[in-house]
Amino acid sequence: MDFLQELGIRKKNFGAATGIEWTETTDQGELNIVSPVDGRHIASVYLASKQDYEKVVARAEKAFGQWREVPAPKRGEVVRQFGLQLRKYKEALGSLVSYEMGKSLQEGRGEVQEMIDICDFAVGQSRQLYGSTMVSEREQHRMYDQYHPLGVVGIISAFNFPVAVWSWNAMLAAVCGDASLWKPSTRVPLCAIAVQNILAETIRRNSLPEGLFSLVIGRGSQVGEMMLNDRRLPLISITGSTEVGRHGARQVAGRFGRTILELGGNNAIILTPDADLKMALPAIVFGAVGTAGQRCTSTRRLIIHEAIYARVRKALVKAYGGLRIGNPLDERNHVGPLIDTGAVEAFQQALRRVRQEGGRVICGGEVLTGKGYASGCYVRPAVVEAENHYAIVQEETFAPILYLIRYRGEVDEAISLHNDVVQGLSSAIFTENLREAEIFLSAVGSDCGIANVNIGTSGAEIGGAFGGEKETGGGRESGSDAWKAYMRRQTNTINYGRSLPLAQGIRFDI
Ligand code: UN1
Repeated sequence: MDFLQELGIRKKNFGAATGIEWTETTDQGELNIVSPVDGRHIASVYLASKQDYEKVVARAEKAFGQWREVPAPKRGEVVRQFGLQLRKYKEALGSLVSYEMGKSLQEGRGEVQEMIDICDFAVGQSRQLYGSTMVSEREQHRMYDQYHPLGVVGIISAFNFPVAVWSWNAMLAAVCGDASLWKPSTRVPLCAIAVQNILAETIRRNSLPEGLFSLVIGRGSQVGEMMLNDRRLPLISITGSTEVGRHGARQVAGRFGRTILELGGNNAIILTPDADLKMALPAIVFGAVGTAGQRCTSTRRLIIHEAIYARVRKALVKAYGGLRIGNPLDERNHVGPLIDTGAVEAFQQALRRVRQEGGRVICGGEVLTGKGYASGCYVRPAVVEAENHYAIVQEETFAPILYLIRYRGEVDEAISLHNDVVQGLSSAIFTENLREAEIFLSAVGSDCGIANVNIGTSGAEIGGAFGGEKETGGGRESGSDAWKAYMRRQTNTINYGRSLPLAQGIRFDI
């Protein structure tokens, strides 16, 4: 495990940092991090205290005060250097992501690549924090809007993307002139510590203020709650379950703070009779079993036209039969473990429930035991025949379960099944038929934040805005104009004349 050393992970680690400096609290309890890969203890982390949190936020506020005055392209230069550092540590960090979280090494590397990509994107963005120029209705007036830095951004991230989601937020926040404070999932804190260590080199080289990029590892019920209720954090970005987001959104709204919510998905692929099945098959299988079904973009439902249903079902059973499940650091394996045994229990529970509701598990569903599976976190991905209205199908189970759902008529029938869930993150259609594809993308088509044609539901590029509608929370992160959420907008009107005409033609003579 050379990568642990390379990334500065010790046997025992502290739980809060303001950049280069770490707090040294040891009396708040300790997280023992066990790898889902082999059940071995990797390292431990001391939880941060309330005082640590206070210290970190105070520093972050101070750092923001300085950073907001640094010209944005210079802020971009710092992000550029961090992107270079990430390239250097890609292999090590990708391996740690894989070992601590359990996703395949390919996907671990892919996650670090997402970080590198967002750095590059943010560097470009740093010269493009554009506002608009409007025409004034009054003579000798000029009107425009501009974007100013917002403050200290709180980032609450989930276990399934232990590093990339932080970077989408933190790198945009940085070029926008904000400081950021990260609370990672307590299931994968070592990845966050590694990122902090990589950052430290860039911070040192550029003599950046402590507090610009901070980390606090603590329980949601403590640190998470403090962040939600802290007026010094004008924006909280939350990635997690709908329940976590619902609570967080309420708390933050109560103090008129802003949130970016990136919550559950119940993503589907529609297969019409005109689908190119050769292309669809790998997209479906990768979408359903990649990251062991623990992406918020994972493919959970497959809505198949009855004319091709039997063929698709057969091809899937065959493809699932060939899946290699095992140590994700071994590149020959397709599927690694679930995050912990609780997730395995949720997987089994969902399969029990779908059976009770009348569904049929047609392959997979077993918990694997024996050599190489000692952690108890490995399962065989399941394919299940079900109906869209089943209560369990309506829920997001964070595990590799793919529900096959049949439709009979035109594409509209498939779309209405597709949209008939409470979540709205990612969606896809496979068809060679232009009309079907365009209907799917039209105003009466998919109701999701992401809608793809002849591409699966997961694996979005960072250049697009990432997020979804309905109970997915409505937030957008990453590319396109998502940066605007990290800034405050100001409309400016300037009168360069010698009189004071009022808007709307109002006369007020004194
Ligand atoms: C997530 O699961 O929280 O689109 C993020 C994807 C990845 C990001 C997923 N680029 O699957």
